[in-house]
Amino acid sequence: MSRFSRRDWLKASTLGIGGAALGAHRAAALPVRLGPTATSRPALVPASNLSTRWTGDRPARVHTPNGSSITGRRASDGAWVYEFTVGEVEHTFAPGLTATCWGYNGQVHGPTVEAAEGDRVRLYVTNRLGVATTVHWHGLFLPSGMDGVGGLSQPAIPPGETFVYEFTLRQNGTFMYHSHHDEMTQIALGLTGLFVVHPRREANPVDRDIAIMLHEWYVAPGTSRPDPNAMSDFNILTMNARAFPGTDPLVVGHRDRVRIRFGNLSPMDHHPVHVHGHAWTLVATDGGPIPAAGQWPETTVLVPVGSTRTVEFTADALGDWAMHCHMTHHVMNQMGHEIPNTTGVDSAALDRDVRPLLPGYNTMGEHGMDEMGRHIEMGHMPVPENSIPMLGAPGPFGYITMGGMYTNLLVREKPVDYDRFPGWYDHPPGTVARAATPEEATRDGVRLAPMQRHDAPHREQSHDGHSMH
Ligand SMILES: [Cu+2]
Repeated sequence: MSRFSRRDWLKASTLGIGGAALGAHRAAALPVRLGPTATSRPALVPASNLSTRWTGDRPARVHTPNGSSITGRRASDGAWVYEFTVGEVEHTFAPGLTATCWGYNGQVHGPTVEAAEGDRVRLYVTNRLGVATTVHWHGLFLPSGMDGVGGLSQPAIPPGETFVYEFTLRQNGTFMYHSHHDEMTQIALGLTGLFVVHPRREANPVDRDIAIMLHEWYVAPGTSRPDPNAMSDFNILTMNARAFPGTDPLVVGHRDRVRIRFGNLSPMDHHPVHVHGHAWTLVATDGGPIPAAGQWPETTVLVPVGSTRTVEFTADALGDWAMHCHMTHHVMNQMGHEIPNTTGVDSAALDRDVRPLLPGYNTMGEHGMDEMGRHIEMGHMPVPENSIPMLGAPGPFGYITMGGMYTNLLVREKPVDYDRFPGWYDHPPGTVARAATPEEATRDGVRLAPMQRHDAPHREQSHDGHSMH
């Protein structure tokens, strides 16, 4: 079959007939606020090595999927020393989509800082960007001059210089760190991380302690820099800076006590994160622990911008469970929003008219978006260079029609490796939804309706002369 060239694709999208809805009309919207040297400078920080799950003298206690921890090095005077290098990072959101972001220690987002209440911490920050930056220690009680607000608490750290922050940790809980200098640009490009302070004695120990930073980005298809000017058109929604299918699953043992610490430093959006098969309890925010009398069970926790939310639950349900933001546009990848609604439209006539101009053209979206990922997988539909399908990955029963801020919670009988996919769940017989049989329907007084014409199976089953399934 013939394929679109990338140029055809862009043309089609610009004309608004590319029903696949990639917002290529914004391809020229490159960020304009970068420093003069930042754009030409090669990445100075080496790509992250995620096989190193932590760096420091003490073992990490928190698992950051797709990320790592930094746990500090003991100095001769007893303080805990942490080193950060701020620089450009070639970051992969999901296989096929890489962008030039800004990060700490070669990672986007920066490593999860782990420390203990009462620690004296000394944090060295070396700026390898072409522009000034600072680090704000979000939620932590500290001397005003250590708070990291450029111009207010300190002069911003010039390119090439190293500043040191020092304070004593007087709380425990989940906090964050992020640039507080030109926040709009620097947070949009990824300069954020989680900061976990463990209590000296854990009153309520858990088996799995997981940290997830939520974020959103605008990367125009075909470009490779997040656009800091975006205010609502975010098209990459991430957990620990990865979009599904790039997110590592959360692997936990049956009946494990699980804690998940969510942070949100998205530019604009709150994220209601929903878990399947379980209910959790909100136990803390970045303001501190919530007294037991003030906690209630939920299946969705709203994580507002600039906040952390810590939930705990017992993973008492074996299986493969979804965990995702419940904003439906947040479980899509790289979609454009200014396109006509083609749902329910019979586009056969339009497709016939367009094909002389664009051979092989098929309007997407007639039956919703579930067609699209499969079309791309089948090779019917190319995507622009450096982009990923709007949604989906193959699952055990077909295509998982989710993207973006989505991951799988895999609850398994035996405790398993966090970092290794344990294989899909082996469902006990009789516990998977299936097609109803005429016999049981008749038994239960249910009439199996014959297919109506407008419910006819997708055109895709016959087009190009082969079946999609
Ligand atoms: Cu969301």
